[in-house]
Amino acid sequence: MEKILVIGANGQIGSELVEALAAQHGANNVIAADISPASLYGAAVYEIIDVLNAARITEVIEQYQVTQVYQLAALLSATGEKAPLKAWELNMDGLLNILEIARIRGEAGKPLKVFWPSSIAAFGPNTPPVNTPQYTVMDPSTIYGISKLAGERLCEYYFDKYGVDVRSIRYPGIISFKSPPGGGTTDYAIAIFHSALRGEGYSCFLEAETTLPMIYMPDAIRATITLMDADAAKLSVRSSYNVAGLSFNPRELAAAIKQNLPAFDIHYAPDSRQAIAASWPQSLDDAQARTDWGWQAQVGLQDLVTDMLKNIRVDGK
Ligand code: AKB
Repeated sequence: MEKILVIGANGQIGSELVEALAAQHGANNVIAADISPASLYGAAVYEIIDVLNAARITEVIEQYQVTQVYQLAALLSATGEKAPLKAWELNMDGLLNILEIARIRGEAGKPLKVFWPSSIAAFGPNTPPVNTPQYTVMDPSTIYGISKLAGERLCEYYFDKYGVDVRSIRYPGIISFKSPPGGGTTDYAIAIFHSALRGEGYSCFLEAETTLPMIYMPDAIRATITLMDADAAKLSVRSSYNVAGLSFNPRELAAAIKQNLPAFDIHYAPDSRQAIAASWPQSLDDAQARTDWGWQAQVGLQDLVTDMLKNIRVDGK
């Protein structure tokens, strides 16, 4: 039986991952953890963990005899640019703490399987932007992207050197309605829905034609769990897998929303996040994920828009 610890459980991915893992493994086998005093999403088991506190993480892992850890706590691209040293510390030391704990436990005969999210931010301005290959130039220009690239190298290092079973996905921008996004460059594609449903126009911080790789949350969760459940012998990538969902730009997203809400209007006021977005790929080649663990995205733009509008309405946000 698996005992699964999700660190960063109150965040955008964590909030939905805990629910999906609880459905699969039983609510009492999933320990949601975050720095805040309580679960924001009603997790059955909740522990306060600061991912920078290795002793505390070890204590919780021992207490529950944890077998898998998802380390999701991080500062994202836009927030990271406002506090680069804090972003570096949180993103790197958080991952290193988990990898070291996994190494030590592995050596003691108590292996820990680890999931850690990388991002399209690990690519940079000299990366081929269309159908970006799994292996290519990676020259990230944000502190967040630099931490993701370094993190990918650490994951592969801990797998090669110590046999730590660590798995990772380079997430595109994740679109979701449950929890608010936290300081990313792709977050316009969530905020736009909230403005549209309030009957307001949306002032977009990216230019109209800035195409980015995105993924709808149900696809992102399915990708994550499928990778974690995959046979280790089939995994050829221990840095991080390219995973494609769909690609669109603000103009295309606004047009799809307008089909449902004809009065909706968008205008463009690009800010510093435009330069970040311009340095990222437009679409990803995820052939390796398809071959190794059968990845296949399911949700396209029309379905995503319809579902977001329906669920944000339902939640009354
Ligand atoms: C961000 O925009 O910073 C994130 C990401 C692409 O990793 N959503």
